[in-house]
Amino acid sequence: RRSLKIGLIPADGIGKEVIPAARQAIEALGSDIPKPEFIDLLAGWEVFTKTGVALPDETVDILRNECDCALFGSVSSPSRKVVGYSSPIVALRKKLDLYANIRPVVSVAPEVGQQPSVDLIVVRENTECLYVKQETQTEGEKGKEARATRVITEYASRRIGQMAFELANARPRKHLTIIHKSNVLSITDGLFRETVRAVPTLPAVAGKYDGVTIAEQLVDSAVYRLFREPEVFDVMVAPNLYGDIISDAAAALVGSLGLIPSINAGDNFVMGEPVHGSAPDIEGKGIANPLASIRSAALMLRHLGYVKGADRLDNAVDAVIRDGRILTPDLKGTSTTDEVLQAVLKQL
Ligand code: NAD
Ligand code: K
Ligand code: MN
Repeated sequence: RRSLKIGLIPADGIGKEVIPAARQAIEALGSDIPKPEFIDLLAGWEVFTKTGVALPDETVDILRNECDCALFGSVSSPSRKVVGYSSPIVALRKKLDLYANIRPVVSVAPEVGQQPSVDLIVVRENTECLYVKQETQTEGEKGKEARATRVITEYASRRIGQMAFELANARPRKHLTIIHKSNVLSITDGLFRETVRAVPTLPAVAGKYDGVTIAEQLVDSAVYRLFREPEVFDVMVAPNLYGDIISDAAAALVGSLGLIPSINAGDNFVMGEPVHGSAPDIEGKGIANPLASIRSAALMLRHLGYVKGADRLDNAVDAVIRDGRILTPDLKGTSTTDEVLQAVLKQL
């Protein structure tokens, strides 16, 4: 590759503040990656309020046909039902078949309040579960009744399971915990649990994961355990909703959601995305933490095989956190988004 075409979808709120920071960090990598070319793309609540469309076809087409990868910021999805609106990030994950959401949570500096010994990856299934968004409301005898469909398939559970085993196998501890609630939801979560457990016996991977130890934990006690003894976890694999919740919980262990990156990965495309949302409480103040987005850029580059560029970004971010002097208010600092970005660029 001579150039790397990166779709940029800042979307709403602090997405517009942190994605441009990630762009500058990527640009600072010079010849460690192919020359980056950025394509600005629209999606989100703001574009919906202007055009009635939250995910323009053009955005999907350009991502599919022209981009090598993408960076997504965050959307401001309303909590009430708005006719015609549907979350564009949920739709993008499905349209591009980005079936794995990979979310590493790592503590690098206990001295700035990070709980020590946290080094885990949440591997979240990204296309089904309750996020198929098949909801209905009817009028029952005693009032309104709302129902949601939860879809768990063998196909999706197997491929996320394979991804999780692959990641676990590549780590020193090689330990995989399957998160579920099949004591209550024995059919849906039961299928997830059994399918993931059976991955090592698939003919295509026979023997490959012999070194991986497998544990399992009910989702509620997994959150409890995460707070009591996070060091027991290495790779955690979960259905969509549990994976979403567990990774926000894990973020608290290292001080802020503003530190946690992710990639949405499929077999043919990867999209980096900070785990956090659009943070309306701090939007427009210039104090959003850009480190989750810079780390998301690193994860995206690493996934594409640009290990040197990814390592440089990660090392620069870690150095800024360890130094502890230039941090945004979410980490009890007094610096701005731009000051933190400048500190990262200086490290680079
Ligand atoms: P949030 O992640 O936006 O914010 C939670 C808390 O963390 C807030 O106090 C916020 O200020 C803080 N925070 C988050 N990111 C930060 C950063 N980079 N730097 C400093 N502080 C940060 O979650 P929420 O408040 O529950 O949701 C707000 C909006 O975001 C909602 O409309 C929701 O739909 C949307 N959302 C979008 C995505 C996505 O785009 N994938 C994910 C989660 C939430
Ligand atoms: K996000
Ligand atoms: Mn979330």
